[in-house]
Amino acid sequence: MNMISRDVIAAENARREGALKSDYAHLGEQLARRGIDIDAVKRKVAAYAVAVPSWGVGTGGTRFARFPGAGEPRNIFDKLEDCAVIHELTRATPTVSLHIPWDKVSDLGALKEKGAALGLGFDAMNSNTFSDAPGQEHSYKFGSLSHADAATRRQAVEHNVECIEIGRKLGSKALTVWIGDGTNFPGQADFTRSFERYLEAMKAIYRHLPDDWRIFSEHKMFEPAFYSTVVQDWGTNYLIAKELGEKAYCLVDLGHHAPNVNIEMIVARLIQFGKLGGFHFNDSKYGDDDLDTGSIDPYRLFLVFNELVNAEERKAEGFAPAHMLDQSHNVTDPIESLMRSATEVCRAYAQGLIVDREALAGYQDDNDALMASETLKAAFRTDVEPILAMARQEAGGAIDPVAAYRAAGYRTKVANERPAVVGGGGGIV
Ligand SMILES: [Mn+2]
Repeated sequence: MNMISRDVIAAENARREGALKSDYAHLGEQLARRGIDIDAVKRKVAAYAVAVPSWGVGTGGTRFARFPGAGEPRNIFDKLEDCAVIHELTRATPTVSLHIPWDKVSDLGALKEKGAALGLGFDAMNSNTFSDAPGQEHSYKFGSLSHADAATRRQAVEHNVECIEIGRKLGSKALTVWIGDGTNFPGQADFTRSFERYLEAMKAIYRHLPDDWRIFSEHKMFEPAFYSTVVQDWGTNYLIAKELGEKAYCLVDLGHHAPNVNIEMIVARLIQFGKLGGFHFNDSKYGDDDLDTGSIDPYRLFLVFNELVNAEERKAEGFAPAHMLDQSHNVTDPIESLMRSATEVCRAYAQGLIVDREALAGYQDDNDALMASETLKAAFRTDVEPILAMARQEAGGAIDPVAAYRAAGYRTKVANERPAVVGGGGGIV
């Protein structure tokens, strides 16, 4: 089942094929002079995959307002179709990450079938105890897994267990837990007791985790709480993973750090101690986690991937991070943003692959700071687009995904089929 006509992709590619062949050959010559086999890099890029979040295909919002776009997905089945568009054109996003209860359906079999028909699998399950579901007994206004009230904590644990059960039926192998728990005022909660309650609740969830599953905890320094969060940074996140056990790992969301924090170094540390679970890719300028991956600081994204490739090549023990996009789209077509972001992570990966690691290690040992940094820059400055485009085309995708998407008129088509959504007030994720 194709969401985008193969003919449109073929026609769009035909217009760009000649230039791509010539650019690829030229880049191949350049890389060969540096001792790099371009086809080997292309094969690795082709095998790379990043998951798309189901909630990402809808327009996001800020605390002020949400301005829905045309053809907004109405439910998880619409969302899967939009996700399939992204994969058909980029060939880099074969899985979707669900959010419960937003994506809850009565017929899980139908959901699984729909995914299979579209060629999509299901990535990590995401629980939601940061907002109240209609009709739930206890409110999460003052927290969930760390709530002072035992019944509220129990309800939050049960919700996570339900997410595991749904995920099992869909073929997922991981649960991501992010909580909105925190405080707005000094003294509002006791740091130690809150964290004790959180750990106790997480241990209860962990006991329900199947043996072949992993559980990811995600840290975030602020929002929705502005004074303190219960899982505020990677140090706390690491403590959680250590306390819970070998199936527990830390998830790094690039946007959940203070400005200028050395995220690539955090990544290196978590890899070294076997606790890097994966990523939520996005970008930010001042705070938050909503901008398109690589749109603000592509060098930082590259430096993160430099650590990942380093770990991959030295076969670091237990290294198998899950990659997912997690961003909110307010002024772009979400499908276009997600396609571009998937391409940006592929680009950072390709650039990481062409770092001359032997030379780098030599410069490091010789204390040649200038040439060490130049070695990374040489990879980052290389325009690897021909590698990405060739990998996409050979896999049946588009040389230029956004151009092919626009040529296919998908947004206009779904805008006619799906009723317009009325703009809403504040409320963000
Ligand atoms: Mn995230």
